Amino acid sequence: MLTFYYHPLSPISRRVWLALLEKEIPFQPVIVDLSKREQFQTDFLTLNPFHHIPVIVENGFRVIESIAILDYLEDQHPHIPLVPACHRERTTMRMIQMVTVNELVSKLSKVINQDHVPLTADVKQQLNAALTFLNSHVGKGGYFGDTHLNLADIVVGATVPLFCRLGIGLTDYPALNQWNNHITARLAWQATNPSDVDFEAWKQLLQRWIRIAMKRQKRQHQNN
Ligand SMILES: N[C@@H](CCC(=O)N[C@@H](CS)C(=O)NCC(=O)O)C(=O)O
Repeated sequence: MLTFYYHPLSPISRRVWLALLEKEIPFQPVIVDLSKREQFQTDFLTLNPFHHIPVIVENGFRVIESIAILDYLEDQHPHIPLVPACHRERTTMRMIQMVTVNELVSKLSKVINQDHVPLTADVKQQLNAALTFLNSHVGKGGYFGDTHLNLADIVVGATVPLFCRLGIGLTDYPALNQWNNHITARLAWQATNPSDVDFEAWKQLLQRWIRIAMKRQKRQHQNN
């Protein structure tokens, strides 16, 4: 049985969680509580020396890095496919995954902290560029994979609904808005959606960590 190390409030773990549910792969869940710094325990560091979730282990084979895990799940559990057969569609899928990771997820801490530090015009422009790009890639069939859910839907689907919940509106991106309503109605999304109370606690914890990191950076800057 596959073991899945994750936390239910970790958006990056959610990519893997969604894929496991959509592909109907049975798994043994193991929660790694980041608020208790369990990711730094020796046993976990043996699994992932970079102290990140998600991690999966199957038949003694360990995989870290969510995008690599999604590829592994597809290779080993192809019965419900989430990767298109056509090479152009596969390339587009990977491009959308990487744009989401590099252009959107990279702004997450700023979006989480916007109650304390408003988003700059630069960051707003970068978010707009990423959302405009995603909006233009929603297929006519309603998914990034057009009529079929694919791993781009999974990665964007663990990100865009989170940004919406953090106050980023989608009214300027009608196709993406429609996709968002459609995808979040799926059972896997419903099953992995944090409650309002848990979400608020997670947001406050992250805001605290971001403030600590900013203070540390400022101190280092002053010492140099
Ligand atoms: N590139 C990694 C990033 C994973 C990551 O940053 N996970 C966060 C949770 S969403 C984490 O484990 N943070 C705890 C830490 O870094 O100590 C992936 O895609 O799997």
